[in-house]
Amino acid sequence: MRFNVITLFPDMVAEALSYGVIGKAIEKGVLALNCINPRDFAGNKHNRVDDKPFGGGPGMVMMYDPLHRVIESLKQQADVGEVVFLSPQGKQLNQSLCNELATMKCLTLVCGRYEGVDQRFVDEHVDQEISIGDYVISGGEAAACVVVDAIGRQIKGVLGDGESAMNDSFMNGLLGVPQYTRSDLLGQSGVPEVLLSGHHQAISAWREKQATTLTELKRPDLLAGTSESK
Ligand code: 4HQ
Repeated sequence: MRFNVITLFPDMVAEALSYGVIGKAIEKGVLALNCINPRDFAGNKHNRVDDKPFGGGPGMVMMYDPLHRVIESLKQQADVGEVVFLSPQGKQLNQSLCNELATMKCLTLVCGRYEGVDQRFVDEHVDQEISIGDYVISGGEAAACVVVDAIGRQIKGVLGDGESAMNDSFMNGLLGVPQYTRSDLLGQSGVPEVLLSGHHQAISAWREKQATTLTELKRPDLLAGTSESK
């Protein structure tokens, strides 16, 4: 799967996504990450990409022209796919949206800075707006990284055998279960006995029960079926 990320800080996005399973997948070419800086498409003397908002008010707005040229250039050389604008006004990201988006061949993520981007760019080029949650961050980059990570890890070949995405929290609509491993300081004290029993059926049953109990306790909204994450 290919991700285009349109950002004034391409190094920030590339760096953040260069670690762990996502970083490995990009290295291997299982995922493609293409960060494009609208400043390279400014087309004006001082490479300006922002300007004062019409109507006045504080801050700056990302200009239409550089962003428009990035999309046009993507259309010519590579895939554009679905164009996603990261914004608190968008549909809130959840596992089912991630799974849906993971079926696409290509996604183009647009990261805003300042007060936002010229609405005419959004109207003309954006297919959907996605939010990572109801809070304000300073730029769309952190949100784009969340989106690439959460979608990317659903792609075949990104996770190893030992880390199937199907076993993850949320894939069954429930929270993950407590995990325990070796400790020189604690020994085996405090570890639920069943996990040391070697009885795989009993362990599975314990984990299923834990997942349900914990979800009831901590995130009853997930079970109620009223959750946004369903
Ligand atoms: N933004 N989920 C970028 C967000 C946000 C969010 C506010 C988007 C600032 C410049 N993006 N602008 N929440 O808070 O995606």
